[in-house]
Amino acid sequence: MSKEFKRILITAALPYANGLLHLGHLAGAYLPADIYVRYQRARKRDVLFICGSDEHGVAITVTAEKEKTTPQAVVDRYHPLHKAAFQKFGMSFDHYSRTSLPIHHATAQEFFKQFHEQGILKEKEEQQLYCEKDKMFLADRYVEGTCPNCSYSQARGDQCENCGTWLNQTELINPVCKICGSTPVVRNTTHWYFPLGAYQERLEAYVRERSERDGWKENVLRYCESWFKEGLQDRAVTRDLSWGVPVPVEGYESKVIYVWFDAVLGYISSTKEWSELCGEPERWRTYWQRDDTKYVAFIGKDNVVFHCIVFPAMLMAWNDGGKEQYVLPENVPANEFLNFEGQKFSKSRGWGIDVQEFLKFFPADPLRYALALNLPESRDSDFYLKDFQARTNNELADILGNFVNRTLAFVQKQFGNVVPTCGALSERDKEMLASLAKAPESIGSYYERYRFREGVIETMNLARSANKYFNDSEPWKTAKSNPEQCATTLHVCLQIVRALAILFEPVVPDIAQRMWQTLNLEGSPRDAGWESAGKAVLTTGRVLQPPQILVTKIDDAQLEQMAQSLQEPSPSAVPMVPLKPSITLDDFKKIDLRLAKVLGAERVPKSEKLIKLQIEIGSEKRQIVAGIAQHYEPGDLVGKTIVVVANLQPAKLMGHESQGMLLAASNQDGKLSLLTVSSDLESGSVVK
Ligand code: B3M
Ligand code: ZN
Repeated sequence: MSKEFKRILITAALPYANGLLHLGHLAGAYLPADIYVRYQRARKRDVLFICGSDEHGVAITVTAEKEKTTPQAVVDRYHPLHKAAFQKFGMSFDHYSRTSLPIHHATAQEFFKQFHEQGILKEKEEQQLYCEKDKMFLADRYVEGTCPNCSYSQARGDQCENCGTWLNQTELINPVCKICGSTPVVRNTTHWYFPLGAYQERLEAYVRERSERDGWKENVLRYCESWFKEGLQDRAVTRDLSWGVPVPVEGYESKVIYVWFDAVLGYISSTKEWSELCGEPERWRTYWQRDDTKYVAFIGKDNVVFHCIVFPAMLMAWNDGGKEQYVLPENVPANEFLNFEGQKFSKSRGWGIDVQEFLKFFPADPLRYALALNLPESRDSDFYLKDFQARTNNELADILGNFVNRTLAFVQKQFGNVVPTCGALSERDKEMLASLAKAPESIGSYYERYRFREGVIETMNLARSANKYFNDSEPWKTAKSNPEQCATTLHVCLQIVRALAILFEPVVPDIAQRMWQTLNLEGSPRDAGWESAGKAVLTTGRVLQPPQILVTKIDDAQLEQMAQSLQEPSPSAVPMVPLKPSITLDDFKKIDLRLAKVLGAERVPKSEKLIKLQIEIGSEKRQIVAGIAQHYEPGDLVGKTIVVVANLQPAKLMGHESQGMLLAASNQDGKLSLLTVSSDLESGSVVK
């Protein structure tokens, strides 16, 4: 049975600061969390919404290696991008922090130290995969192999992305080093282990109790059951890496805490930072350390084990120590995955749209609405651009937008833009007002049960029945035949516009706010309170604002444009080498770029990479040496017109003089393409 709570703490998974957020992320954890939070705020509950960037772990260091930069530079680049993307999408976090901050390191170390002192952590020597070429232990994502559970071929050292299984890296079949591609060997190393198995019974009871009390989702329970069935194992919670939270135990300074062991504590440290910024440094305890707090953790399915098993076990272990008692998640509503146009989102294949890119083309609200109706709540779902267009045009614009617009336009024309008087109610009016009165409860009860898709469908259904009410009431006829009835119809319609603003606010906050303003109401729909949507409290005689366009339809050309930008993965969709510091025009003008014609080409003997080219720049003949032998056959180059830096000081490459440098583009995967010019401009022409 449900418990009486005084406040709600809501967290959404901390995204890794190592790549751009895509629509799949939004549908997994963030949009549902934001709808829930906005709804709870409208119910006037004491709500705190916490998130931040996860800045540790091999996800970050691998990216740094790929981009030939430091982990710090990676997180410094992506953290602000995440923050901006979330803001543009309308996420209403109370605080968005990051785990590289000292406050987080201190929090994670405090937990680790406490566990160490309580004698919970065990030091063990165990076998780990070691790459002899790179001379390092291959922690987590540094190694890939086939999943022993589902046979997915790209399972990582700590987890299979496909089936969610949390792995010990030595279980991987055919492991491969992600850095050099060679097969690692098995070596012994010492780590600290958290005895997860010792908590199994309590964890099972915890999951059972909470799921009975708050109705956990089927998919989440299934994952938990399968882990319990397998039996929980001791897990290493330290790593041989230099990026992360240093292990606060003497003699272990060269190791760091396993990223998941620190990341979940990021929720706590982010709340601490929030409370410091509020000027009430102890306030975070109200949310984390009072048992009348309801804590709800929104995540994607691949994070279930960490939030339903690892994090609760850590909090139990802490609470056993007898210090301040933390609340455990009351619910962990995890979504499955969202696919894009029938395929998995994939950063490496450049498939999917990043949030910022999408929001360059379209506003956030239509995206929020279309995603909400496609949430992968119980199984993987698909996002199609055509569907996005249809939802926007046929539902947001033609149902919601149309109802609001026809109501306001009519009131402007017939009633001087003033809320008309409500006369005697007909059966139809009464019916309409009755379904209005029921709406906040019925929509809210879906949200309370984390069934966001159905809640949103129900909300749009109210707009649908409002349109029908307008049609059936035929106010354009009663304007002449029965003015009192006409006024009543429009009075009721305006009450519905107000209600829809409140009820739609969690999903499409910007549209809702504009509806609110058109009614000339103060503040935001949320201030009015969720329940008030069921009441006809808009006063007769209130002067309205002129109607405005609420939802702009999306035409095929716009969609096409967007689809095209997808096909040529935009530079921002693919991780790219960081940009260099900016230069002045004068700096640039120092470089003399010219067209050159290739007269001859041959491989440099004993070199795998170099080709020696004879080129012509106007009347001048030169020799240049370029590292393109792995990409071009010498014979293919002859006759091409290329671009060279003509005023570069000559250099010797493997004993061959190079009098200039040709221009070529290359990507992260090492693919290369020469810059060639297809026009018949003569060699020596200036490139600028
Ligand atoms: N950063 C994994 C992810 O982005 C991880 C979540 C942490 S939640 C504490 O999917
Ligand atoms: Zn698997």
